[in-house]
Amino acid sequence: MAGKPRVNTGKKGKLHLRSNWVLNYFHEVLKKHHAGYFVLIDPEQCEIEKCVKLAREVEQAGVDAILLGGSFLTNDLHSIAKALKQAIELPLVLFPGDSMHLTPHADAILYISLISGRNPNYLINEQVKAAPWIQRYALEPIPTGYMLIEGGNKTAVEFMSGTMPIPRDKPDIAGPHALAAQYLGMQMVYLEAGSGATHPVPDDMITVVKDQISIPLIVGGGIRTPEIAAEKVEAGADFIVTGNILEKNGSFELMKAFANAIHS
Ligand code: 1GP
Repeated sequence: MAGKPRVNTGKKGKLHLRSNWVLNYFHEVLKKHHAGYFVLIDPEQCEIEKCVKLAREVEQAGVDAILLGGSFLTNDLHSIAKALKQAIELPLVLFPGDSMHLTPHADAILYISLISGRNPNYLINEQVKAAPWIQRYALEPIPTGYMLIEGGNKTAVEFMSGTMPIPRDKPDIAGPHALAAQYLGMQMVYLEAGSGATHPVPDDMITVVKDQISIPLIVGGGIRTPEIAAEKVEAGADFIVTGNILEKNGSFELMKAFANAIHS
């Protein structure tokens, strides 16, 4: 796998990326497996040694990338990201709750705009604050339309962002949001029921959204079994994210079962 390519071309010695190697890698995963699997590691949920152990198992289980982040962060993101990057070769992609959740020790960042909400802070303000640091850290930004979908309980992202999720029985509202993301030039759409959601994003909503867009569709939140993951892929998800289930009850066998169910 290619490493993080950097080239120093800017004024004042600023680093600029030479390529979109992580996004290209995601597209290669889709060509190879039809669907891909991301595991979310929340730095708030594990100490460094535990995160590293989990990441090593994730890599061996055939997962396609690690997302690192969460809605609320008090642990030292730099140390955790650095330790993970030294331990694994998989792409390490930041999944930030806000513009403070940045580190140079990752490969890329889901440069998310919370398009289901109407809070300007998460539509553009956090992105502006993060931009100079993404440049300085030579992170690959992957522009992503992030849509919060009602998952049956109040989630951290809903509370922290102060936005209302799209009702789970309104795929007709979700579809145009995703299409708008594509028209705005975003490279991925993320349907998020929220970490620990009671119900994952409904299949019919995934299908409606997938029909609207040609960019990859990520689905996460409340996916607890390989069977449900496979069902979401069948409905149209290109990438599945799991977080809680592996952090809390994870076993190597379960990770492999998820990877196999998603890849096949
Ligand atoms: C949250 O979609 C991810 O952003 C993962 O959710 O922790 O419920 O798997 P879970």
